[in-house]
Amino acid sequence: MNILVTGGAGFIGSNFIFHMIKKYPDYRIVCIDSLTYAGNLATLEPLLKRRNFRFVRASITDKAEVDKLFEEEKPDIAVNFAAESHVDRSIENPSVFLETNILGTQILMDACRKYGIKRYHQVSTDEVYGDLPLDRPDLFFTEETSIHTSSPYSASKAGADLLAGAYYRTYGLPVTISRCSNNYGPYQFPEKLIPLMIVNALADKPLPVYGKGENVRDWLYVEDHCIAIDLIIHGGRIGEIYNIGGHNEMKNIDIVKIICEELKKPESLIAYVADRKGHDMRYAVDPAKIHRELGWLPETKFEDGIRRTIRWYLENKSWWKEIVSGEYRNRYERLSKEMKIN
Ligand code: NAD
Ligand code: TDX
Repeated sequence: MNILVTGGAGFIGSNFIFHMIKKYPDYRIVCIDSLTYAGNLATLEPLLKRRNFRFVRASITDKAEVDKLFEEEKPDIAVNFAAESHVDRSIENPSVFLETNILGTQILMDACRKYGIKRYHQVSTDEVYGDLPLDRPDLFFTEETSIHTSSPYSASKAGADLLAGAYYRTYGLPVTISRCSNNYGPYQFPEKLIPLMIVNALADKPLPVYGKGENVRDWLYVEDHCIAIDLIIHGGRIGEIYNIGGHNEMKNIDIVKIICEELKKPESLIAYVADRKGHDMRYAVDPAKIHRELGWLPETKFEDGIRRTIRWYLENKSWWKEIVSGEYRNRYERLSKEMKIN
């Protein structure tokens, strides 16, 4: 089996590659990633010399590069993680979100059609459903919930989902889509809530909480997301959407307080700052369908996952310190000289 993973130098994509290599040592994994600010080749460095792993630095928006890669590799399955993924950045500059998240998806799916693929899997997000009110804890996102996006990021992800659905219906492309809630775990870029708070707390810097910190997210340990995608690409029904979520709703402020407690840092570091524009109030996913059809259930409890995550950031300071200093941006040039990649 030859699996093409896009965006594998980012947070979830890299965790997925590690999961797949461990579970299916005979599979070939090919990663295409353009190494934007969010991609860090240091994460994949231990894999670069493996016989059945290949890293290619290219953008999914570059049709010639994507076609060349499909021509060479003829992947059986493509899993598309590559995206601009940070809501705040999408509010500042939407263009690149539309280019990568929508046009990049189109270029990938065109290559899948041209060269043939057994399955194209689109990694999407619960944010396409918009948000839920805080005073209706009985409401959850199901696969039937209508699309109702808030940010340029979520609108671009919804656009990609609709396009994937259209490619299934119009061209018969074997598509599946997963919509997952907020992930946390190792290798998450320290711009997202949990790693940002860990890194700032360790440096005794302010912990910026948007608004009152009452917004609720449904947190899932990244490995559980990877297991769910593994199940979908091997057994999910073609043309279907699967929601993935941990039934683990928490207020932002409570997460930040847990991080302070675990790191023995004072809550006086917490700084309430201006709210995010269009800030979604609550996300809560109903994962009944993937449980029923594929037997998936989250395995990691939040209290274990958050401790494991904090420990990982404590034990891997060089990984995030290179990001904070900007040094990680030179790694591709150095590694491509040292090792033959591409
Ligand atoms: P990330 O920002 O950590 O990683 C994205 C990766 O994609 C980076 O390595 C980046 O270099 C690469 N990339 C960006 N533009 C590219 C392009 N044009 N061509 C090739 N590579 C490109 O993101 P993440 O948190 O790992 O998210 C991965 C996917 O999962 C995204 O599609 C995101 O929408 C989705 N998702 C994320 C979460 C979450 O909580 N992080 C939850 C649900 C869904
Ligand atoms: O500094 C901060 N302070 C703060 O209060 C940051 C970075 C975030 N927040 C709040 C905003 C959100 O309510 O914390 C919550 C989580 O924020 P993010 O980590 O930016 O995640 P979110 O906006 O919920 O989106 C994430 O989950 C869904 C991912 O970034 C998306 O890629 C994914 O689709």
